[in-house]
Amino acid sequence: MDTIVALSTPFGVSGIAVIRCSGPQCLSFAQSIFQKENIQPRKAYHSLYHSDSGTPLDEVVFTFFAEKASYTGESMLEISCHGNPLIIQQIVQDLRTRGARSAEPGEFTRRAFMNDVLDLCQAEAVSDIIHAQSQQALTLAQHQLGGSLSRCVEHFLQKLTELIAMIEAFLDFPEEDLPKEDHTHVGQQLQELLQAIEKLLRQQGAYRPLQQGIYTVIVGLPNAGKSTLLNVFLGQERAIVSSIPGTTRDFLSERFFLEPYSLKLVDTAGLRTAENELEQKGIQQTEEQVTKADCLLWVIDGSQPWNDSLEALKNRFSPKRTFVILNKLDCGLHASMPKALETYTVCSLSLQDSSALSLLQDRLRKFLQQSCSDLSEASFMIHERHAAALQHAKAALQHAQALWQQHREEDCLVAELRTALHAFETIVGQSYDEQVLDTIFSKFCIGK
Ligand SMILES: Nc1nc2c(ncn2[C@@H]2O[C@H](COP(=O)(O)OP(=O)(O)OP(=O)(O)O)[C@@H](O)[C@H]2O)c(=O)[nH]1
Ligand SMILES: [Mg+2]
Repeated sequence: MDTIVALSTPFGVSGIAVIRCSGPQCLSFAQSIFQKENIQPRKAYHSLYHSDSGTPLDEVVFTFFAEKASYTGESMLEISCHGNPLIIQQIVQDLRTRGARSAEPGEFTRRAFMNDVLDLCQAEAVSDIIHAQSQQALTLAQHQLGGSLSRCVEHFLQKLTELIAMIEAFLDFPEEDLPKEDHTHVGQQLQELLQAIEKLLRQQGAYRPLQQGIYTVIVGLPNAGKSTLLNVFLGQERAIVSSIPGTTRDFLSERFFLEPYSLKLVDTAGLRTAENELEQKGIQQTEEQVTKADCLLWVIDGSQPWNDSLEALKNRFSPKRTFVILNKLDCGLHASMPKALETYTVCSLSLQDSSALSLLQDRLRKFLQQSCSDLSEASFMIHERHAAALQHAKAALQHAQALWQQHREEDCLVAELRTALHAFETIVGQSYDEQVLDTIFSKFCIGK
């Protein structure tokens, strides 16, 4: 195994930069760089960094970690230097001269997985922690790193192993019938496993909105106040606002935190029959955004009468995922509005009013609590990879259940249980292929 090196903090000017090495050469690097023979693990030393040719490069703090007691499970060296890109480059280059290789993305965590420090879903949780965009996603990822999903999968593995052993024992003595209570027990266990898988699969939909933010698209007719709404949320003039209908062409997207949620807010071109090619393009993009949305913020000019164009939008925007902002209350509320919108959650206001933001935040938070209840109830971060494995296990177990109920082909049944067992093993990485690892770790940052 070679020794790898990478900068673990973002490249650029910073107070301190952390450079990490992992692999068998770490101790000899440290002894030579810091001109010190007796280095204690896990002790921070303040020292000059000497290059391979003996030039002092910086005053640093370094820590050495011994094999089996480090993040990767290998010996490691962590160097905190001054955060000047010149110094960083010189130190990384020096470590390469001494024989280290630049780490691939996620290679430190990959090594931790290969050395059994973390299982595969814990390794994925490391990336989720780094990229979590909401408090809830962060908490779930932290639990997952602590082994919440791993324990759940281990429980499935144990149950399946017991079932396989029981049925195989029965197959060895086919002349004896399985006692009635054992037969019932197997049926119950299969049923319980299937229910537990279903429960996990229901949480899959929460992963993306939790991790990347709820995709919230601002829609409506031209001039309703969509761009004004985006600006009110952000507290700055992010989008151009004008009284000319059709002002917004390109869609704009910005993040907004509405604790405990994180929203990805998208301002779009107003929906109407476009007058020119540019606007047509914008409207086409709006249509695409509408299909991608987890939640729609439909802005309506409440001072105008209800009309056919609004009716057409009403037929497309379901009340479950649409929050209506009935705007321009300062110009009066048209009598036709309340009845037309009675199936929706409506917030009536003037976006030009200084209290608009706090009112919007309160109402929208309540709306999200109801319409995104699957987000509040999520207790695991179920990735696409986990869900695919769970679906695979579910299909095998359903097949096994059918065979069991019909008292047929017990050996096929065992094969189905083994398929399910294998699927669970892939979640925690007890069985894996290199390509899957490449895909998982390529999404990590370099230095993690
Ligand atoms: N009176 C009043 N005018 C408002 C209010 N909110 C927005 N406006 C005005 O309405 C006009 C249109 O606002 P925008 O935010 O540009 O509307 P839009 O929906 O983004 O319009 P397009 O980009 O053309 O689709 C601007 O002149 C705003 O100043 C409000 O609460 N009251
Ligand atoms: Mg606009």
